[in-house]
Amino acid sequence: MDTQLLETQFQDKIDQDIRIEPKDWMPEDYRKTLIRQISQHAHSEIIGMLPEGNWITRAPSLRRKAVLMAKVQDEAGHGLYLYSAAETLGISRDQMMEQLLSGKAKYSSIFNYPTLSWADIGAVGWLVDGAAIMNQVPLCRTSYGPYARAMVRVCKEESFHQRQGYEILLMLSKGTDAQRHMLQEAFNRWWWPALMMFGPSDDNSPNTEKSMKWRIKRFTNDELRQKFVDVTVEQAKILGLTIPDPDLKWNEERGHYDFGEINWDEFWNVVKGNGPCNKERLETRQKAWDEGAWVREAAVNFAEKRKAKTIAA
Ligand code: FAQ
Repeated sequence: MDTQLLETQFQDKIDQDIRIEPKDWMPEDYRKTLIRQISQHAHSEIIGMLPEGNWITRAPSLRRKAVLMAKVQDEAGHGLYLYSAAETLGISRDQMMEQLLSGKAKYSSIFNYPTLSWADIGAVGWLVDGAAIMNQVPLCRTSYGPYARAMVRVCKEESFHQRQGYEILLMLSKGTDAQRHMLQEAFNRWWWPALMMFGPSDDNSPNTEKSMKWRIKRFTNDELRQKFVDVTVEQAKILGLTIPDPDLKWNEERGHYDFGEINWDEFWNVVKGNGPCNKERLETRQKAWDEGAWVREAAVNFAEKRKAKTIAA
């Protein structure tokens, strides 16, 4: 069958919301776009464990430690589902890891900011997981089957994460002046980076048009960012927080909040590897990769021995 016809049939399936599965024909660019997005999403989950892992030993109670540990383990699980989904497109785990550690593959800008106080852990849960949910619920309907199915479970867990973050902050908001101050201070640092998680504005987003046509993305970056602002501002009011944006104002006509200009220089600086923690994050992953080499070797040797035994039997 000629490529033109295959492409038409492919787009027809997408337009009818029929899922694309690993063995189905797909345009090379669709495959590449998915590998890029899914692998970067997986890397984000794994790197995203680091800012929170930093607080497991310092969480203020046994309950908080247990909850935080469970959350960080969930993020590892999300990374694994996503790496598996990307592998169905013909890339290996080793190749993806090489792309991450060499700096070729990106991961979410948000994880290059430090977690300086306990309130940051609440802010990460509420804002970072909150932004992740806003972006990922539509991905449960993304056109590629394995990615969409992985997202269903991920979103359920993210929703627990978002609530645990909000609960931490709700407690702080009812606490002492020092606790309320810590809460506002953390919020001031995380608000703008959380808005940046949705990616560049639509007129500077080279991948959006194609990804929307292929229904990989269901909403544009700006649409999701606006939804996030509208929902989060109301939640911030309950916490008694001041939004660190003098331009934030309800727009009656639009039925949405207007908000100030994002500092795109800061965003691109972080994406290009020059954020506050980029170097530290990659060094930590590199160290974990090197120190885990013996485990990978042992697993391969064990699998080979077992295979040899089965053949001999
Ligand atoms: N950071 O043309 P677009 C989480 C890059 S998971 C870094 O708009 P696209 C869970 C983009 O890759 C968070 N780079 O790109 C958790 C592209 O560069 P490339 C991760 C960014 O793909 C919580 C270039 O800019 N979530 O938080 C960012 O259509 C707590 C141009 O951009 C996902 O990955 C950024 N923020 O739209 C874990 C969701 N934004 O690749 C632990 C799935 C853009 O061409 C603790 N991904 N870039 O070299 C997506 O929905 C999309 O990939 C977007 C970007 C919306 C992120």
